Amino acid sequence: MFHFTLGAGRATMLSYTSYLLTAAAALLVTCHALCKCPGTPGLPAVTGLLGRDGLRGQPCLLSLMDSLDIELNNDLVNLRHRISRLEGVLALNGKIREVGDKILASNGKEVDFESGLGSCEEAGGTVATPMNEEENKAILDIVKQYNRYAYLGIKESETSGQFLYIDGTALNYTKWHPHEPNGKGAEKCVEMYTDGSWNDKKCNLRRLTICEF
Ligand code: MMA
Ligand code: CA
Repeated sequence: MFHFTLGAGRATMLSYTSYLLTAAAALLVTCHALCKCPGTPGLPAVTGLLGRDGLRGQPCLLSLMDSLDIELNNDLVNLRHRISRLEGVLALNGKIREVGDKILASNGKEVDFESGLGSCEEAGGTVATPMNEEENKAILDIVKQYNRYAYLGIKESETSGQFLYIDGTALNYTKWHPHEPNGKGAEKCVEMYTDGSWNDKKCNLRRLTICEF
């Protein structure tokens, strides 16, 4: 069963089944009196089963599926609008950066790599992992905001000198500081400096936690 949480001012929880039952009951009551609704793509917002024939202005009957479609589409549009406003608030307050499809955020805490990764995963994300120049800049923004070096979601593999994303896949973008990486297996994590360049570094130091979602 699907549950939808709707916005303030509306019934808060509707189950899909009670939705169907209500709609079916309305259909039975009104069915005989109404004309058949012509297919009208791009129909404006309509609640319930009653639509209006665009040409003749006559009331008409929407199919049950069309009516549910319109309701769900309205909910989707409203949710998108609300989410984008919330994103605006968070960005305005310097709480998040948005880059492509990624959302970046820090809790402002400096901890070792594993603890930082744990916090990010607990929140449903992972450690910020720059995969191109634009993402590197967005992470750098947060590094500068806190003026603290941050661990990145990159680690050295068993093969010394080979750095991979946390999921084990190969890097497709790097921003090593000149002469880095130089740890030769003794520095398995990667930190971002306040100029955006990278240094391989031991994993047990306290570095700013930046997560991506
Ligand atoms: C430190 C340490 C290394 C880094 C060098 C750069 C001395 O070691 O941060 O990871 O490569 O500095 O000089
Ligand atoms: Ca190094």
